[in-house]
Amino acid sequence: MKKGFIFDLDGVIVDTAKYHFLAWQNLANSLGISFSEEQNEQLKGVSRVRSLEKILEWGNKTISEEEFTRLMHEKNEEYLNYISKMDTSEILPDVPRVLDYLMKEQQAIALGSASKNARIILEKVELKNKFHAIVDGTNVSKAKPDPEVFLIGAQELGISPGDCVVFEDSVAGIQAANVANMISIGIGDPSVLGEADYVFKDFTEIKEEFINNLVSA
Ligand code: B16
Ligand code: MG
Repeated sequence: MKKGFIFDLDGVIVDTAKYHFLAWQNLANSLGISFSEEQNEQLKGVSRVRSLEKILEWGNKTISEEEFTRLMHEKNEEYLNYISKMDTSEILPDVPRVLDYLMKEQQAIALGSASKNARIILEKVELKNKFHAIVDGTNVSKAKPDPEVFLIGAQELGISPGDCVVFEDSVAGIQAANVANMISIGIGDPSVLGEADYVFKDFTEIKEEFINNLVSA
C-alpha cells in the first residue's frame, strides 16, 4: 500500500540548530541579552518571527517594528552565510538509506518544515530530488503545533492524513502530527518526545522491517 512519509528538516535531515544558535546568539548579545544553548532548544520548530519575540521576552526588551524587521533580516543573512557552506557531509546518519528505501518501495515522500530556507538547504545537501512534495515556511500561515504544514504535505502527495507518517524532532511537530491523525515518529530524546507514537535516537535505529510494518499497517 502507498503511504505518505513526511520529514521535518532541521533536526531530522540536517542539524542546522547549531547555525540558528550562532546567529540568534549574535543578535541577542548585540541587544545586551544573554542566550544559552538551552534557550536555543526551545526555538526548535518555532518560526523565525516567534523566535525573535521569545528572545525579546527573555531579555525583557521592547523594540520598534522597524528594528524587529531589520534584526530578523540580519539574523537570516548570518544564518544564510552558514548555510551557504553546507554540503552532503551534514546529512544526519542513515537519512539517505531510509529515503532511498522508501523510494525503492514506491512510497510518497514529502518535506514538512517551518523553515523558509528549506529549499536552499535541500539543494546544498543534494537531497531536493528525493521529495515528491516540499512544504515549508513559505507555504504555511500557521506554525506547528498547528497541523497545517503536514496536512498540506499529505494533500500534495495525494495521500489521506490517516495514511501518513511524520518524522519530527520537536515537541510542537509531534503534536502537529498527532492532531493531523498521522503516525508520529520522534527523532531524538524519548524523555522529550514522549507524545510520539515511536521514538528513535536517529535513523540508524530505523530498520527496513519497521518501515515495512508501517507500509502494510
Ligand atoms: P527559518 P524545522 C525550523 O525548522 C527550525 O527548527 C527553527 O529553529 C527555525 O526557527 C524555523 O525552522 C524557521 O527557520 O528562519 O530558516 O525560516 O525544524 O521545522 O525544519
Ligand atoms: Mg525540526
